[in-house]
Amino acid sequence: MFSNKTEFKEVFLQRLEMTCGKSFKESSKRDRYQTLGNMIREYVSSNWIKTNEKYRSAKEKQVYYLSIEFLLGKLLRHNLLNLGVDQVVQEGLSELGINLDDLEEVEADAALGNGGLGRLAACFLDSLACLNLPGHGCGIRYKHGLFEQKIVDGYQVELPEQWLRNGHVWEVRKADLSIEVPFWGKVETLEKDGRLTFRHVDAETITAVPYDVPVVGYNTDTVNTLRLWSAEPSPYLVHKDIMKYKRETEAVSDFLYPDDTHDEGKILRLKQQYFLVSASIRSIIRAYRKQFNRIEDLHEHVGIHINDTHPVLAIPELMRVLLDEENLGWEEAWHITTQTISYTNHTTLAEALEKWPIRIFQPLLPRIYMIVNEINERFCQQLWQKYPGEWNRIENMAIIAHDQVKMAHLAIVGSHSVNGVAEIHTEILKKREMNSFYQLYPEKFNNKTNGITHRRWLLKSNPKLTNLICEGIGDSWISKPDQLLELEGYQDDPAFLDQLFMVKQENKIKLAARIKEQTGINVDITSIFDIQVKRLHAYKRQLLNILHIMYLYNRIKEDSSFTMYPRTFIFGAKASPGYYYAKKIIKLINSVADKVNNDPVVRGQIRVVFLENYRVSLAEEIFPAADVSEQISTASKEASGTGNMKFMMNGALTVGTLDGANIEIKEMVGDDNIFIFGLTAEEVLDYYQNGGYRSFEYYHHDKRIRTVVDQLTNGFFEDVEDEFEMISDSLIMENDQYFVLRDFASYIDVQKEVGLKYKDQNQWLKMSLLNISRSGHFSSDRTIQQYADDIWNIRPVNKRPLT
Ligand code: DL6
Repeated sequence: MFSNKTEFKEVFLQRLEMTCGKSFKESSKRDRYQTLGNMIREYVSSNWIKTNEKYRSAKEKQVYYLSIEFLLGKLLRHNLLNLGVDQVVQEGLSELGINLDDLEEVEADAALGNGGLGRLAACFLDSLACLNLPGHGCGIRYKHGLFEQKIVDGYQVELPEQWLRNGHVWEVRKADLSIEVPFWGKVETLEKDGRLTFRHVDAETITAVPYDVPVVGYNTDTVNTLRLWSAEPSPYLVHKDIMKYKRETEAVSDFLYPDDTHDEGKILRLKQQYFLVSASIRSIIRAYRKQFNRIEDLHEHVGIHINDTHPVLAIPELMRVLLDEENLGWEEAWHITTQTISYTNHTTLAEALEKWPIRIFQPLLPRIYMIVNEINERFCQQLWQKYPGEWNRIENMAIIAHDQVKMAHLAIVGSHSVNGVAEIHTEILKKREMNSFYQLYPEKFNNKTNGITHRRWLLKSNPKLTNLICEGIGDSWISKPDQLLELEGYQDDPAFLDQLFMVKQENKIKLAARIKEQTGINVDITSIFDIQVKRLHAYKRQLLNILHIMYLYNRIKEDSSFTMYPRTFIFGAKASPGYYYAKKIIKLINSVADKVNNDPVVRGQIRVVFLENYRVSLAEEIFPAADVSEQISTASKEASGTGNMKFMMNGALTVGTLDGANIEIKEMVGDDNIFIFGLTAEEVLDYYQNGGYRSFEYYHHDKRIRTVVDQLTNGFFEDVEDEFEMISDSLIMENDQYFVLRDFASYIDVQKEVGLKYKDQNQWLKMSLLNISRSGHFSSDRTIQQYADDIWNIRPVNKRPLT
């Protein structure tokens, strides 16, 4: 399409006029963005077709990653970089008087996810393509992604997100590949040739229409596919109330995570899950059938990965296809299914382990329920043989019990691999949460520590640091991120460290401008940028951070001789709309920010900023500017974390508990290059099991704690008298289940140490460089290679060049 700047400009101008019907002069930023996006999508389409052809002809195994979330963010810049045309496009546009950054601003974030789980799925897609591995994503094309957050008077307000308002240039609608997904109705049992067969009749079907998004690899011609399904009314269905049917149908792909506090919402969520898996499985089988004759070999050629429990219905759906459509017997179908499916667990939080009431499940998915029931019966028989008489054990492990279907149990029983996402998380699964399953199937359990794509989180989001690294060690680390280790050769090079300092300062200036624009707050770029950005959840303990800021505020106010290295505390977090407590924490952060930022006594030493609407594109501006990364979850609660890796890769130092992947980061950088505090997971779990923690005692004995806890309710925040009672109660009356007060003193100590260490800039820069150099291990390329080798058994197919 274009191989140099001049050709690029020519094609761009031609396309602009053709697609927008306007002259270049008349065209808007959006016209230009859309023209460029379309051009680049077309640019990749021949390699996209060739990749698929090659996969078919190579007959290599392909893997499909089923996920209810894909938190993609923006794709323009990422695609330009991966295609290696970023420079040409940037220069070409610049000669036309267009700034590429301005065009990128026009692109909406594809926010089809909530947090770590969805962003991990997006990083994995990138790594699969970059490693030339035949792996694709399957998800839902939500009309509205994660809500847009506004902060009004310190409170979170949610607005519907509108990423599709102006279309999505990266997708291709493939209506001819649509699939009809049935709900409700009943199952007819027939006897044919001495065999029972089942038919789902009187169903209400929904049409699943695929929208394919190309996933472009870096410096390779591989282009994999992310297939997102959209729900539309079926053209084949005659319905008595067509408007109601249309409304209900479209609702299936309207919103990510509809409110499920009542039955209507629960039905909708379960519908979404079956919609995703049924459409995906059947399109996978359709593609397989075009290529292979023997369905019995499916697992040799296809891997299906379920990202957490949301897509677990893939197990009974694949069974249904094999039994009812391919006419296999149960044993054979079960063998193929379990060998095809693998499962990742992302949390041990009880509230996130899905269970569906039978009263909802059975009528909505009658045939699938029959199959789950049969899986359960057979599984319980197997348990009975192994553990005769152990009713309790069997009841606890059953897939269906107490009128509920337990999705995690179904996932473990119906797959050949169960993995956790960090070493400690996998150990907790094996030793505690899933111990009975581990005893039964030790061979299924394995660990795959998460990773992040360094191409988005360093190359794209931190070009200044990327350039510095390339000047230092060349650019082969981009394909082999472990080579970042070579940076350690610069540990004693003052000129290099100076440059590292300059890069950080420039990134801080950029973030400071964003903060000013978004909040009106002026921040000092020579202060320590201390940042906590992640979902708002009690276990992540944004509360510990903000109470510590209140403590610092009190210190400065009560003792005029107290000094500290100036710090800017930056938060970004969305609270789930129904999570009242989390919303209170957001309000508290904003109230503290008001108090601190408006008090001339403390202003020079601390500033507090809450950046609204935290999302991928904002995260890309935040990580490069961070000095300190807050990873302070209650030990044992954070399965892995991936923000911790993004900060590390951008040279921030971690203040963290021994939780999730923090532990592996610590092992990688050594004790001197990280700030660890607080209870260990063992200690926390021990408290949960044996009791012995009384938060009141910490409140009573530590004046620092007493003061900040009292300030939540004693009128310290003049305008919001009763606002934070709930938070105070959680700490004292409810015995502080996340050990905020227990860890408070050690958090104060470690934060003090951070301030002291930062004063020695040279030392700090060395520590920062060491963190960057050891971050290559946390590239998702490493993680994906491990999934490919140990779980999926897939190999690279598409080697450059295709043409
Ligand atoms: O594995 C990705 C990501 C982990 O890094 C986080 O530690 C974990 O909290 C998150 N899990 C989820 C699932 N639900 N919850 N809670 O988002 O997965």
